[in-house]
Amino acid sequence: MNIRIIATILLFSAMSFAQSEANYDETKVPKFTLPDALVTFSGNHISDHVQWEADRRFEIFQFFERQVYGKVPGRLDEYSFKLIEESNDAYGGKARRKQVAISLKKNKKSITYNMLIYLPKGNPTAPVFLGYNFYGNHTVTSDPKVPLTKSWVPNNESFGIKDNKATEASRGVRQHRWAIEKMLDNGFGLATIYYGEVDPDKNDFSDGVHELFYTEDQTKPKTNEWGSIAGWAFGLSKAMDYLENDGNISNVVVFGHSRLGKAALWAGATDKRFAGVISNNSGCGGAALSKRKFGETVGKINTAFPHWFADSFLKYNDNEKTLPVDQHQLLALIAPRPLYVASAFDDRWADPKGEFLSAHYASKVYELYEKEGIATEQIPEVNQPLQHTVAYHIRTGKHDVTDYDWEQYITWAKAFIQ
Ligand code: GTR
Repeated sequence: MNIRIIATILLFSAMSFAQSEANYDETKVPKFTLPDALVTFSGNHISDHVQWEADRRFEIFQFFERQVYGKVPGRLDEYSFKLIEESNDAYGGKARRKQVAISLKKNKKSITYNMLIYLPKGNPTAPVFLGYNFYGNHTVTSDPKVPLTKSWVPNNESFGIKDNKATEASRGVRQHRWAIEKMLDNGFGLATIYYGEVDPDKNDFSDGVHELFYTEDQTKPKTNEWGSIAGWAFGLSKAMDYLENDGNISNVVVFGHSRLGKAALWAGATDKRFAGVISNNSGCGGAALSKRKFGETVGKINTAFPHWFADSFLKYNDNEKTLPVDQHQLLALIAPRPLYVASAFDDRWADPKGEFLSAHYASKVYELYEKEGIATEQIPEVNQPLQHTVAYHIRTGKHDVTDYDWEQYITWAKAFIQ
């Protein structure tokens, strides 16, 4: 057995050990006081949305920016977009396809990542869902016109990915996670990007978007600076710079599953141009409350994925009680824009109840804007969505993105995204 296979086996066994010894017992959830979204760090009570924006939103934002996800260290010198391919005849003539290369430049270095866009034909403009994919744009569709990603991809035997290179064997392997035809038939488009083209998901900072910003001898971001999640969120924001000027796009709802759900939430919090945000099974460091320590915890996530957050977040490892914020306040940063939090019943590692409660507690801030949130403290039955400006569902099944999830997102977006 070669070293790489042994290392992969060790990593997976460490991860499944972490998952099996996690707390899944509701009676063992520690007692904690949840920081109130409407009381400032210095103890002032917030009673309207003007006050929220003036006195509270920014201090919460700054905490997440410096102590959780990490700050973007500067500005790009330049960025540009190039339409590399376009067709009027995708999905049997139902859709228009565009493929756009996005280039970011800084310190005479650059990265380029590719966005695949399908737009329904019929209307001159359409709303789109923007979301990262895990293995390359060519994996979300069987469309032969979508090139294979040339970037580093995680090895995956069942997708035929060896030596971290995508081959034709992985074309379309993730189609089931992207209900593209349903979106098109309902008047929505999709824009998707392979997240590894923005920052490869491995614990080194020698490549991807972070590296553009380094001073001469720097090899990793500083303590308060961005980890991978903030890097991915930044990539979504730059994609938004293109999408808002495309001419055929009316609104963009940012979507993400799991680690990419964490990135979608942070993108929604940092960039108000996103008209709505969908968190699919985002779990710890995403929608789930950290202080519950149910399933994945801050210490476990920072150990398994030390590159995802800012180094300043490490001080909360097994020390969640000292966190002056919790993830419901991340959700509140998105108010008053529509927000959908979704869980899966078998996805205990992501703490469905913690995801639900987080949406419930964030709703206070939505109410300041007279937007309806999740008023009940009682998690709904499986497959019984609650859809208001803040929406929530828990579906049957495992950690995944299913047609059921997309059917809910489409129904909700039709009602709440203008
Ligand atoms: C898990 C990780 C979760 C989630 C997930 C994923 O291993 O512990 O936080 O992000 O990966 O992205 O699929």
